[in-house]
Amino acid sequence: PQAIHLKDYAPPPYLIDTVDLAFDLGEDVTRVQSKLAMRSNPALAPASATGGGPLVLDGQDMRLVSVALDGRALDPSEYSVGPDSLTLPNPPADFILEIVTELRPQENTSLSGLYRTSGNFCTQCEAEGFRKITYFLDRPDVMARYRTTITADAMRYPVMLSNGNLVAASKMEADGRHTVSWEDPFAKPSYLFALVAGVLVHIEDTHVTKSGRTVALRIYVEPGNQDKCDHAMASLKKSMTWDEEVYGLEYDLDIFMIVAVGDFNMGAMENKGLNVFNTKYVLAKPETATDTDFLGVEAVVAHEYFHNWTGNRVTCRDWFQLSLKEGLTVFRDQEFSSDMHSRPVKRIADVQRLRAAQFPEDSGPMAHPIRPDSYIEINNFYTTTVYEKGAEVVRMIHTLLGADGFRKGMDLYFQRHDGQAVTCDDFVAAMADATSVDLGQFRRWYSQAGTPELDVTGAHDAAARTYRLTVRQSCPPTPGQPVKQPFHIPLALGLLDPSGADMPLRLAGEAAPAGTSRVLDVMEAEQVFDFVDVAEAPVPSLLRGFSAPVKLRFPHGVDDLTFLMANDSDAFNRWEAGQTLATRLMLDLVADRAAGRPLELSPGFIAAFGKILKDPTLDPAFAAQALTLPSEGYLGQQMPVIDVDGIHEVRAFCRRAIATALRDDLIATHRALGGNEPFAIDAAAIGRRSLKNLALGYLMALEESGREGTEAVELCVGQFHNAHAMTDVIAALGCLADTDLPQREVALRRFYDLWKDEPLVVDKWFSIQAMSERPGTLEEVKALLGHPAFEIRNPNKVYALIGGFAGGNPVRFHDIGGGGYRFLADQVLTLNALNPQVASRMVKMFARWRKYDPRRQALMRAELERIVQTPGLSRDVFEIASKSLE
Ligand code: BAL
Ligand code: ZN
Repeated sequence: PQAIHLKDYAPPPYLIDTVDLAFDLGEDVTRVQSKLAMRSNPALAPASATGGGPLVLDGQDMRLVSVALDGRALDPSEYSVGPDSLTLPNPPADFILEIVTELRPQENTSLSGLYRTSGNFCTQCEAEGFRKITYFLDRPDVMARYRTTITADAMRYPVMLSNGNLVAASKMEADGRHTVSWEDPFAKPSYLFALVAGVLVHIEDTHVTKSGRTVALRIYVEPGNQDKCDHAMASLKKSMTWDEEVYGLEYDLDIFMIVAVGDFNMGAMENKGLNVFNTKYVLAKPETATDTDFLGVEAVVAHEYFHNWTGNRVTCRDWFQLSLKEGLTVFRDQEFSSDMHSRPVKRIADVQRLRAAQFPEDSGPMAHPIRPDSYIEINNFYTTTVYEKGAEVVRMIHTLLGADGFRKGMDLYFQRHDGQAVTCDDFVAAMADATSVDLGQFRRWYSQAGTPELDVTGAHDAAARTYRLTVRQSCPPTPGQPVKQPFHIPLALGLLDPSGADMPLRLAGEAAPAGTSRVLDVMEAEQVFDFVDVAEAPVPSLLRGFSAPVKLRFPHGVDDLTFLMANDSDAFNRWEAGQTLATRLMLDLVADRAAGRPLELSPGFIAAFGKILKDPTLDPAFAAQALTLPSEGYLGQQMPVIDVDGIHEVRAFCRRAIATALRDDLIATHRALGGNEPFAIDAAAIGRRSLKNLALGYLMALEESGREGTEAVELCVGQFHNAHAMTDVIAALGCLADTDLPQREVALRRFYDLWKDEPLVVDKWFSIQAMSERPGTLEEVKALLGHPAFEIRNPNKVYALIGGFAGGNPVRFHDIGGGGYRFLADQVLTLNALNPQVASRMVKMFARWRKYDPRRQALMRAELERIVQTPGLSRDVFEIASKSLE
């Protein structure tokens, strides 16, 4: 397979003004008639009768029935058909092209293009699925207005939807089939096309925009799921209001529709006026969905809605610019969620996610800039780098410009580019032009991969009353980028005086202090910042709010970290100080274990935990985050060679040590927050549940919790059987799943019997078993592949069971015997033939193989080689596996 390069971008030789699509949906064959009004691209050459040269349309996996040009059927000798294209050698400058194709959606297991899910028809066209529906210029810089007519059996497909507004309601034919027509007045790229047909029910509401237009809102689901849509609808209404208030952006069609489908590769898709969602991000009620699920629904509904402006009205010129819409839209949904709930708690969660997934990607074989230079398969670049690091880059622009400046930049961006397909450079230019802030050097964030590292030191001069911060930045090499230029890094910071208060911050040369928390522009490889009027040695609080996606090192002592944990006015850095301290102590213990020394957790650290647990003034949600030890994955990232077993054992040891020392306080916390309070999904209620379940988790780490009848086990079993909210049920079941208690099997069986008709809940049942730390988990996972509820064609099931094991169970996946690796490779090869996108997500779990010891390296490498050598590999899997081996 060949790589495609950003530097080779060329504008399309032809444009498409309008698209008329007629779908005849059938059980065996679906027929698609497409009528395109086309012309040669005037930007390339003056219009001439000879047109724009050869027209190469993209297309694959379908049967071409006929081609007509300006009403005349073409003879097959007048065009050529390849495996991925249809070429007309020399069409005129202006013409109508009519193409008829036939598809077999029921055989399409890739879930890209037109496919079947639960008997219904559904599409997914981003990035390049439209070319599996009809021959087309399937690239985002070709924007056209669409009219879509759908005909199908009225009994089987009573609901038939497409983008835009309904222009011709259901018309019955004599043969029991019916027809509807939709028209989208906004020009859009093909990746935003959508069609859904089937048996669906909906809930309905309205939103009145700021300017007074009434928009109909509908959420369509399979019958039986109507009772789980209210939260998604409420989230949609909040998103619409928020975008009006924060960005002045209103919705632009008469109707906004969401359809939830059970088989979907991604979380959701922002098709114009017709979002298609994975059920996971729509369906939620307290009995079936956890708090994490509720927050996920809210965030994804908002994300897809926000795309209407950042993605749809202004779209990407080419797929290298994916972060233009994704980074920006993730930033927008993060800010929305922060405004709806607790800002620090949301920031901590987002940074944890970035560190857990993006930092490893950025230091591994798949490292790429947020605007990649090349790809083999674009579907492989819907990555945490493009999304989450992309959002961090937008956040840094927001920090550098301030909220008002950022809003001015957004206004200018829409003013300049509404209705266009543009680049990341266009976005940055609008931000800079609107505010006169120089973002020249900042642009390197778009072209350089890797996580920058900041090494900071501080020196206080008591006599001169100055404090000098020396900041050195570097960035490790990444594939194809051995040397990096310095980044423009916004470093937010404060200086704490010995009482814990923020000092006024005045840099040398300034007339007066500029606040007590400020942003320094770090631009050089090495830079010094001199603060004046600093009477006493301060404790610096650096990178407040995680103001840049970097790794920061400062030689804070244990006392300084404890001081920051207690006093920092920046909540993020209070949490960060605790994590830094915990990481340091735990890595020391990993070294102790490796050297055969006995393990002991610092009593001072346990005492600090106890203080947080008992502090009635703390937000419980924040306390829960502060009392969570760094994950095994995060600890592993800090080691040159990941000690899988050492990390697992040390983390378990620390949890037990904390639980043993704080047993009574943990029980008191659990009891105080326990009970079935009326369910609410606000930040306070979520926070109480998270602290309660954190306490339960610690209590179940006690030695006594290996035995029946002990207090902690009774609490856990009681919570499992009596809780009303799924959050509490799952927390208890997750604890039991790690034990050998007889209640484990009872609980797992009962849970399945209760919920076997709710696929999303069954997914939880699969993933809890896949993530169990018990030694026999791999065998259980293999057995579960054969469970009647498991379906390898369903992405959610794969993510829950196979992904849960390989991605969420380090100690069992990386078992030194290599059985976990063999299992994953076998699944990748099975999935490769069915659904390359899902297969490729699974093979990524091998990408970090070089971080492990020689024996594990050899085992993982052998599996990657076995995969690469398999004939018939998809581009998706080939790209990840081969780059991992490079
Ligand atoms: N555009 C793909 C799904 C999403 O990021 O919204
Ligand atoms: Zn998106």
